[in-house]
Amino acid sequence: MTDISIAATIGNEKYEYPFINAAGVYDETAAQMNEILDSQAGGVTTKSATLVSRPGNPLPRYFNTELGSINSMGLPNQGLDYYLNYIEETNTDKPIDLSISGTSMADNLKALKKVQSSNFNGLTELNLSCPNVIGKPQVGYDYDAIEDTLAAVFEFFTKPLGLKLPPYFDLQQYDAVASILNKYPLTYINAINSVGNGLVVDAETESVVIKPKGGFGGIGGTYIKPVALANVRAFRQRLNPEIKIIGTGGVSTGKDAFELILCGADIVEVGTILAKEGPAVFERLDTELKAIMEAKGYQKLSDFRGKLKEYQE
Ligand code: RRO
Repeated sequence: MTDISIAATIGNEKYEYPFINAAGVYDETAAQMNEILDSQAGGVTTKSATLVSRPGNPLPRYFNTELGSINSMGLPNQGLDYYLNYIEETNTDKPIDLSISGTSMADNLKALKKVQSSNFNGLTELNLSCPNVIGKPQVGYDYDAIEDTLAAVFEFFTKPLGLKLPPYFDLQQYDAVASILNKYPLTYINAINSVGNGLVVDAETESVVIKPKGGFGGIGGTYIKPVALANVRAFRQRLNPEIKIIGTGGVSTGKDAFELILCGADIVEVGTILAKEGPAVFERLDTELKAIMEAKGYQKLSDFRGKLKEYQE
């Protein structure tokens, strides 16, 4: 297994291992991000940051089920300066990706201006898909808002930028979104965020399981893997080849990651399974992915990335 490489690149960032945390999981504090960096993760993503820190929605706001999770965190975070300082002060060879999620377009632009004038030159991920800020729809479902945001951002932003997208469910949606994204010098997209506004019901207590928004929240985990596979595949078929793809959604094994990479993912993020198992999960995923590659005779991820076949008779 020694000559198998699972390294991957996005922009100028090199990931020795292709797994990192999905923004929002195990990454609100410096201590958590350090634990991820100390594990066999390829790098770390910060919690989506707003200009000013936020406490988030009332508790309980996260719940694990057998097949996944539901969350309505409501963007709790320490504020953009905290994450920029963390990146500046952290000595690591691994990439640290900065996630930004303003609650308005004006805030997103202010945050990105701050990033533009900072020393940070890694990947910035603009989250257009938070489903849980009360009263704020997901920008990623509004094509005009995506276009307006990108037009305004690329007036001044010259650093590597990615977009965190919500899941789409109709082929026409992929056509519409890809045709907008292809007009801009994006470094990558990240597909998908949680499947927004699902509902988990506890039959015993006959109630919902999280407090905010009457129990509605973003669904993650095994439930959403086919949606993630479809989004990665559909965007890989439509986006300019220079725009890389981070595949996120329902990965809990090396086999799940193998499938996402077959669909076109460059690297893979894990959310629910990281919340369940902690950062030790990264070593397991690396090992499982390498074992699959060894069994199939693959030596690097590009041997099979994006090579999903049509139905075989
Ligand atoms: O904080 C959250 O509630 C949250 C965010 Br910003 C997001 O992008 N996706 C999600 O499932 N939860």
